Amino acid sequence: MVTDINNTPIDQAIKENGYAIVDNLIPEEMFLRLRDACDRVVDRARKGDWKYRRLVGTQFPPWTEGTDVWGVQYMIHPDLKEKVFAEWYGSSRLLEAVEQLLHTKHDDLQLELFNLLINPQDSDFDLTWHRDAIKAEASEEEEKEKLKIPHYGTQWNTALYDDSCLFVVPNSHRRIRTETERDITLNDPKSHKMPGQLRVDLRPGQTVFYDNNILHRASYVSSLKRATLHASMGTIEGGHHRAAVILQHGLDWMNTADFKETLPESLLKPHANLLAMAEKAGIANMQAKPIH
Ligand SMILES: O=C(O)CCC(=O)C(=O)O
Ligand SMILES: [Fe+2]
Repeated sequence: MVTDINNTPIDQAIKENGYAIVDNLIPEEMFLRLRDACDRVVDRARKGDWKYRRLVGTQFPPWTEGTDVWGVQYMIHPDLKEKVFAEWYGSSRLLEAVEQLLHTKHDDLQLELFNLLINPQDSDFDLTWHRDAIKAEASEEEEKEKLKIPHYGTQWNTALYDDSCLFVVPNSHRRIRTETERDITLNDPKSHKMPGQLRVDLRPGQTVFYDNNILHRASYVSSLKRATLHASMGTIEGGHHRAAVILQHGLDWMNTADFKETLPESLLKPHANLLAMAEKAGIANMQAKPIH
């Protein structure tokens, strides 16, 4: 049983609040290896040597404009040659947490996204208040309908350094926006005055799992080192809904023998499940159009 920092089972905490903070999901011997690998990857991304990156000025994919990096994509890409990321993504305590959150078993897990969130170098950058899978412009009706779609997946941030960048509105993940929230998301989306907002403070090694439809924003501060592992995993029940969310990031490189060879045993079935999902959703090329 995995519990959050308040000793609540994490599946209960995320259901009630839309997020759950957990200690120690990184095996001790991996921690420094992850930090070192992040330093190398960040260096490559900032130099432009790794071109899959999130650029200041743009919140959602695709990222084509700019040079200042706020995120690095595809930590488990075979060309990155940093094995520790897949090792951790397939590590047993983390998978146990994901299985508990999704009420599923290992054989039904689906391998998904693994990216890195970092501090930009040149300027601060704010992400707007958003839900990952529903646009701000959505009508009440549309929002209601979309909120009914189960996610069949979970996502998390695992901090390697102190990280206070993420803000959430607890328990906003299953209801439509209030009038004030709607107004803020549409007209003042970087507001610091969202009613009920909570700043998520993570210490190194802590993880926050969050419902991707919780209202959230993030504040990227160039002067504070951030290297936060940002990943998701799903279940085979997600079908085309999950495919649309995940494959908008373009995962054609996952459908290769090179990639498969880098995976630890524990990720082979989740990988096969991802390929089967894409095929079934009619997106065998693993590239769907952006949601936002
Ligand atoms: O920076 C964060 O912690 C959150 C990032 C985020 O909300 C997103 O990428 O959609
Ligand atoms: Fe988000």
